[in-house]
Amino acid sequence: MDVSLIGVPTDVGASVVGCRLGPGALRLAGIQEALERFGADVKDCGDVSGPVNPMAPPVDGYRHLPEVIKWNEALFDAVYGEVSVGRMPIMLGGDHCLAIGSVSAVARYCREQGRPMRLLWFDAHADYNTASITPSGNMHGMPVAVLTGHGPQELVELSGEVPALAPHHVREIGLRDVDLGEKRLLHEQQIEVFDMRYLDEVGVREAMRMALDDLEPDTHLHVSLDLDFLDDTIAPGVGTPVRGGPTYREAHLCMEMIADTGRLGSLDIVELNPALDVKSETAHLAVDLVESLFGKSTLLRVHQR
Ligand code: EXY
Ligand code: MN
Ligand code: MN
Ligand code: MN
Repeated sequence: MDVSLIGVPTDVGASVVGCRLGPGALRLAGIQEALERFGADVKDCGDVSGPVNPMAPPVDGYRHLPEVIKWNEALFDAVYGEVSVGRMPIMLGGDHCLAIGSVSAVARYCREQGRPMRLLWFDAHADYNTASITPSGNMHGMPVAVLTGHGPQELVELSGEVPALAPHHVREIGLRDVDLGEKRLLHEQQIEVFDMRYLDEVGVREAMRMALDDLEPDTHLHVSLDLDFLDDTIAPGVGTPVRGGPTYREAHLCMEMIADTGRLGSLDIVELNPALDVKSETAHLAVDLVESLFGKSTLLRVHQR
């Protein structure tokens, strides 16, 4: 497995700043070494660069739209370059608006290869706002809407086709803080959502089984892991924490079940805010989850089969 780490040190999509420090914190927490322990050939591509955070108010429903476009164009190129030579890009975020660029690049690659793609979006939030319904103008609350065709032209067109992804390619998992306008739009677009209530009622195992059903042998799985997916007691280092998320083991089970499919193709690790973290606990948890995503539990299970 050839992995490419791509740092995206920005928080232009958020109003709480600090995610720009995320890539360094993930490197310090040992992400490269952890991947190497699983036999991956890891290349650290360094950081993508882009404009500074102007800390400005929203304009026509978008905060920092020109800056969000610039970062995502740069990331698109970096990700497309890695994935098209057969490497697995891992984005070290950065706020969640960066998934517009990463997922658009992967979607373009999959389209060219004739491969199916599925986006697994782990988040407390739906990230399905648009300029007319957003309560904040923050673009990290909009990427899934943009990727499925709702948003500013420069971003919805990034993959070369609109939409970058059809709604049936998306699974959103762990939601528990969704705005009213988002709820309507998600429903209208028929996005498949496994919210916290659903996880409580059917259990994480069954929900993940459903989120991973009907994969083709060549399906490319893109995991977009917003660390606020996790319960805020175990992941304090995020800008928009929400109570009532998955426990440590529930989150690991999600990653382990993805590892079992053998189809992980790309990964975003986003919303880590080291300025709010407690002794790098959240950064280390992110690295632990990546280990599970790369099959940490699999060796133990071999003896039980
Ligand atoms: N739904 C709220 C908004 O759009 O402002 C909060 C979004 C937070 C997004 C975080 C990163 O996932
Ligand atoms: Mn998010
Ligand atoms: Mn979130
Ligand atoms: Mn550790």
